[in-house]
Amino acid sequence: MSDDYGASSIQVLEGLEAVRKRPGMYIGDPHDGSALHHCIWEVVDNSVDEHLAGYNNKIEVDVNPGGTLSVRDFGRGIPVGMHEEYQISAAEVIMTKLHAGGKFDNSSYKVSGGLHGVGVSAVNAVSEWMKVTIHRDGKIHEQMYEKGVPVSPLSVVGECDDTGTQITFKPDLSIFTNVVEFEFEQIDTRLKETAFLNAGLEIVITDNRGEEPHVSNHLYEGGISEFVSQINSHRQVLHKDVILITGEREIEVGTVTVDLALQWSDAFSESILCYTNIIRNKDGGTHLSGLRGALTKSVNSYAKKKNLLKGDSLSGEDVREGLASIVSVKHPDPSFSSQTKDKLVSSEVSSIVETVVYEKLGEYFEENPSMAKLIVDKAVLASKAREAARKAKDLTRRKGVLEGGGLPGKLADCQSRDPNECEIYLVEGDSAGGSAKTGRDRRIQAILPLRGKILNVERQRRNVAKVFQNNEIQTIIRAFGAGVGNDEEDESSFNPEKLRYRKIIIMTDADVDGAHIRTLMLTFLWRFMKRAIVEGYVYIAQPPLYQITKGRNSKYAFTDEERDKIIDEMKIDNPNAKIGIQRYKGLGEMNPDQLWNTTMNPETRTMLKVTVADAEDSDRMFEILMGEDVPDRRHFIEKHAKEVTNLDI
Ligand code: 0RA
Repeated sequence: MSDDYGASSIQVLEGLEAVRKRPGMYIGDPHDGSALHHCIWEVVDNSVDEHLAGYNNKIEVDVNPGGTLSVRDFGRGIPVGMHEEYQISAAEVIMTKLHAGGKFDNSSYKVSGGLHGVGVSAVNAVSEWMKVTIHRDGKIHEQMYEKGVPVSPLSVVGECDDTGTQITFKPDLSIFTNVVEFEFEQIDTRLKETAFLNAGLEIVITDNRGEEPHVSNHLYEGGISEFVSQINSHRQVLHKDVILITGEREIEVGTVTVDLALQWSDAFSESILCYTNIIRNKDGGTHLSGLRGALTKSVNSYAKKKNLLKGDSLSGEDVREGLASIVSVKHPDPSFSSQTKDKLVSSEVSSIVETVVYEKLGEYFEENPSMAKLIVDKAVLASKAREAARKAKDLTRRKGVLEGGGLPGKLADCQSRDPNECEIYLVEGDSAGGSAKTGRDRRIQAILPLRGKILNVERQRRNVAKVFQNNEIQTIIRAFGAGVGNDEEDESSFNPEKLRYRKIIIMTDADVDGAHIRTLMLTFLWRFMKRAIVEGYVYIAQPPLYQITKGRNSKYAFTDEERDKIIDEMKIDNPNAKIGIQRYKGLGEMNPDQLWNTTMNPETRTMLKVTVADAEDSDRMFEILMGEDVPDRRHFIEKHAKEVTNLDI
C-alpha cells in the first residue's frame, strides 16, 4: 500500500440519488429485516480495511438511544485534502459519491467487503443524518449530511494528537420497515466473527440503550486458530494444537492468500466455515472444494505410505468426520454465484487452495507422525461405521421400508392423494392419537401415533443399524414414503419431493416430557431427513395450556400471560365471578372437538415452523443436547433454557 495515497487517487463512479430510489439494489431488501444491519457492516468494513492495510488495531461500535449508531476507528483518517476533479474535500467525495473508494490496483485494493460493497456513501444516502469526524494531521475535521446531502462543508472543529475516523448515523426509518431497531446480539455475533478473522484487531461494542452500558469486547491474537478452538470447545479434541496453514499465489490481477486452521475432534459432524475477503460464504465454493480435495488426498497418501490402511481408500466424508476448520481466502477480484456472496465461484481458487493445503499438510503429517496416526485411525473408524450403516440400510430396504412395502398399520391416513394439501401429525401416545383421529379433517389430515420416546439417534452414531431396526422409526419412514438418509449420492436417501404430506406436524404434550419427545423427533429428522427441516416442511403444533370457563363461555390460553388477560376480561362486568381454570396436562385430556378447535383446525390454529438459521449451529446444538456428555448438556441447557423450551432451533 503506497503511503502517498492522497486526495487525488480517489475514483468516482456514480451519483447517489439512485440509492434512495432503489435501496434494494444497494443495501439489500429494506423490508427483509437484514438491510438495517447491513448499514453497520458496510461502515465497519471501511475500518476493517484500515486494519488490513496495517494502520488500525481497534474499532469501537456504539449503539445509542434514539436509533443512532457510531463506528470509530484508529486508522489514518479519511483524506481531507481537495479532490482535483470535484473541487470538494476527498472526505466529502467518499461520503457522498457512490463507489468512491481506494483505487483498485495491484498494490492496494479493498479487501473486506460488505454485502454489496457500495461503501459508506450508500449508507449515508439512506440515513436521516450522518456525521463524520476525522482525526488527521493534528486536527479534528467534521461534516454533517442529511439523506446523503452535505449540510455544511468539511471544517476543522478542534485539535488532536491521534488519527482515525468516526462515523455516526441514524438510518431513515421511512426506508427500513420490518426490523427497525439495532439488535445487539446480531451485531455482537457478526463482529465477533470479524474479530476472529482479523487477528489482533480489537472490536468493542457498547450498547448504551439500557440503564447501564453493556460492553462486549473481542480481541483474538490467535485469529482463526482461536476460532477453531472455540468451535471445538465442548468437544474432545484428537490433537491439542490447531493446525495452521498459510500460503499465497500470484494471479493476473494480484495476490491470492489462503489462511486455514483445522483441528479434528471426536465429533461426527464436519464444521468447515469459508470466507472470502472476510465475508462468510455459507454455501462454500471453490475454496471449499479445493480444501476437500486436498484433505482426502493428503490423508490417503500418508496412510498408504505408512501402511496404516488395510482396505480401500478413505472417502472424503470419512476423512472430514469430526473436522472443524476455517478457510479464509483473500482475493483481489473474487466472483460469487449471487449478490449475497453465499458461494465463491472464482475457478482458480480451487487449485490454489488444493496445492497449498496438500503440500503443507503433507509436511505437517511427516513432522507429527503420532498425531497423523490418530487422524488416520479416526477416519478408518468412520469408514467402518459408514459401511455398517450402509449394510443396515440395505437390509431395511429389502424389508420394503424404503419403497413399496405398504403403509404402517398404525397410520390413520387421509383421503386426499395430493401431497400439497396433505398433513401428517406425529402424535405422542395412543390416547392423544385416538382424540386426534376422531377430531381431524380426515380428507387432508393423517395421524401417526407414536408410542413413548423414540430412539435418541444422536447416541447411535457408531451403531446406525439400531436406528434402521427401530420400529417407530421404520413406521415414520414408511408413512412419509420419501426415503431416508442425507447422502446425496444414494437414490434411496430422503427426498422431500416424494413426501406424501407437505406438512409434517409434531404434536406433543405441553410439558417437559412432551418437549423431550419433540426434541427426539427433531433429532431424528435432522440427522436422517435433513432436507425436511432445511426446506421448511416441519411444524410444531401449539396445544393450549389452559381452558378458562365462565358460565357457558370458555376460552383457551396458550401462555400464562394470555390466561391472566382472559381472566381479567371475564371479570370486567362482574369482579366476583369465580371463574374455572383447567390446566391441560396432556393432549389426552382434550376431547376430539377441543383438540380440533384449539390445535388442528387449519383455519384457526397457530403452528411454529421449524427453521434453521445456521446449519452449523444446529449440528452442534443436537450434538450437545442429545449427545453423551452430561456436563456439557447441563451447561448448554442452563445457558439456553429459554430457547430450548421454545425449541427454536
Ligand atoms: C481513502 C483513503 C485512505 C483512507 C480511507 C479512505 C479511509 C476510509 C475510512 C472510512 C472509515 N474509516 C476510514 N479510514 C480510512 C488512505 C489515507 C492515507 O493515505 O492517509
